[in-house]
Amino acid sequence: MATNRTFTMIKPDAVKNGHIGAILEKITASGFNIVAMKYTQLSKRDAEQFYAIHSERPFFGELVEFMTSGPIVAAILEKDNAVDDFRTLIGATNPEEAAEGTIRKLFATSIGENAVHGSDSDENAAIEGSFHFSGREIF
Ligand code: RTP
Ligand code: MG
Repeated sequence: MATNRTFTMIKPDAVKNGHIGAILEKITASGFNIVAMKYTQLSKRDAEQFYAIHSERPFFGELVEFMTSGPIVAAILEKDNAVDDFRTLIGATNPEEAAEGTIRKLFATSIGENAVHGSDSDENAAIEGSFHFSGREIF
C-alpha cells in the first residue's frame, strides 16, 4: 500500500448509535477518498490479532469484547499525508480531550468506545489495510 493511505474502522458504538453516514460524510468532506470499504464484524480472533500490540495492556479484554460486540465499517482512505491528517480529524483517544469538531469529540462516548480507529503509521496502515482487504477489493 502506498504511503498516502490510511486504514480506519467505524467502531461498534458509532454503528449502533447511527453515525455511519455522518462519519463518512465528514471523512469525504475532509478530502479523503475511499479506496476500499466493507461492513463486517470482527471475530474474537480477528480483534486479538488486530490489537496484538495492546495484548499486555489492562484494557485489552474490554477492547476485544467491545470491538467484537457488533458490526463495524472498515475502510482504506487515500489523501496526501493520510495517516497524520486522519489522526487530526479523529482527535484524541479520549473524547474528553479531543479537539472541537473532531470525529471523536462529536461521536465518541468514552475512551474505550471512541467511535473510530485510525492507523498510527504508514507501516501499520499497510498492515491493517491488508488484514481486511485483498488486492481486488482496493480501487
Ligand atoms: P485506535 O488505535 O483505535 O485508533 O486508537 P488510538 O490509537 O487513539 O489509541 P490506542 O492507544 O491505539 O488504543 C487502542 C484503543 O484501545 C481502547 N483504549 N481503551 N480504557 C482505556 O484506558 C483505553 N485506552 C485505549 C480505545 O478504544 C483505543 O482507541
Ligand atoms: Mg492506535
